[in-house]
Amino acid sequence: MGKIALISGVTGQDGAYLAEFLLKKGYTVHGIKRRSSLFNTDRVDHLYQDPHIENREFILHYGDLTDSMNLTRIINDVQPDEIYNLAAMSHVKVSFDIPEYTANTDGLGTLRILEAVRLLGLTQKTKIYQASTSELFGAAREVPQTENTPFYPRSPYGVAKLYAYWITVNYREAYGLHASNGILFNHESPIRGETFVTRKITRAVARIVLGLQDVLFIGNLSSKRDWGHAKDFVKAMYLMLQQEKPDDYVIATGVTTEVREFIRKTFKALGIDIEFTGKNEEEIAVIVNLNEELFIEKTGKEFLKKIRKRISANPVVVKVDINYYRPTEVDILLGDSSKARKKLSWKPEYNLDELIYDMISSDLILMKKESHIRKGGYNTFNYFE
Ligand code: NAP
Ligand code: G4F
Repeated sequence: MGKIALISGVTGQDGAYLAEFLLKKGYTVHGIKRRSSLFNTDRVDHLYQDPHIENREFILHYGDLTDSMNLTRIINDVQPDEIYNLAAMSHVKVSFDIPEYTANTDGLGTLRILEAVRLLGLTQKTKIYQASTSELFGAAREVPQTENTPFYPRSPYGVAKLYAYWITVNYREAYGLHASNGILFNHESPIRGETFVTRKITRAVARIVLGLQDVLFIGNLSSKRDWGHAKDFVKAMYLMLQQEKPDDYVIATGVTTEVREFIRKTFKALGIDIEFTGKNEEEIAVIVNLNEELFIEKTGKEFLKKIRKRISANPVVVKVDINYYRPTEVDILLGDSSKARKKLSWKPEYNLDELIYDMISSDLILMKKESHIRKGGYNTFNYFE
């Protein structure tokens, strides 16, 4: 018999990659999805199995991290060997708008899972992974950050996750649970939520080169993040639960990059050089050079005329909008994952350029589809943030 895993947040970026990874390892994977007025399972559609077939390996349950009884019932029904608690209101900026909900889901939600495992008498059977975050370091006391760096969260999200971190440690120490915190630095992918900065950038660049959008409006260009690929990072979650003893681990690439540089690299991947000028909210970026051969190779010959015309008419492609600034910002995150590399034998396979290339290639395909639909005379959605 293979192992049984329960993933909260299975419809999210990490949940989808982790479910796929565990299914390949022979697990039966149960996931918790929220009720929504629209289908919300796009990211796991390729794993979905008709509920009418017998012996399914991938099973979804309706649930919510704010509902203790629901969580207790699901855990009792599933009797999981491993729980991956990935569900969260995960957007830092939005947490300033809905702080109480964020605390309830991200903070108390973790307690609800730990307590359910304890009350159901599963402390010796069920191992728990808690999705902790580099946002805990916030106004970082040192660079790079390790497992020993003091926490100083800078958002309602960070503060809620601080509670979740410590309640996980407390249940481990008080009740002997195999519960581990993965302190993961930012990780991205082609299925990253569209309102996180990397995906917002790769989508916008794809739209700009295809003539579907004029400008990328952006917030703080100077903040720095240690960006990795989500595919690499979910492997670390699994490895933590295969250890004899529970522990807490920093998972990071060890390279930090400015938002400004991420934008520059994304345009560059398609043969476009941009230059930033101006300061603070007056800062803009303009196209200064086009490598036509590379542009054609990556984007397609049919879009060359359009981009040439665009550059001569108006080369400004990035503008700052202070509405995207946060009341308190995390300026720099850079992780030192030596402990994970040594004890878990974990290391990332993707570097930043490969991550960007993966994301922009996928967004180009998506936006080309959109472009074709529009040419066919149909409307497409305008998602703005
Ligand atoms: P994500 O794409 O935003 O996914 C979050 C998941 O949580 C979604 O499935 C979402 O459901 C679900 N969810 C939200 N509120 C819920 C609730 N009240 N009850 C049940 N489910 C709920 O986030 P992610 O990037 O995959 O991140 C996974 C976890 O790692 C999160 O806890 C995040 O805070 C943490 N983390 C992420 C990063 C990163 O860089 N990605 C770094 C460190 C830590 P819907 O699909 O219905 O919205
Ligand atoms: O992409 P972001 O929204 O990610 P952030 O705030 O670092 O949080 C992500 O990583 C955390 C791990 O450290 C996770 F715990 C969390 O769940 C989430 O996955 O913003 C990154 C940086 C910030 O400094 C932000 O101010 O980009 C800056 N930024 C600049 N312009 C922007 C924008 N961020 C967003 N979302 N949108 C902008 O227009």
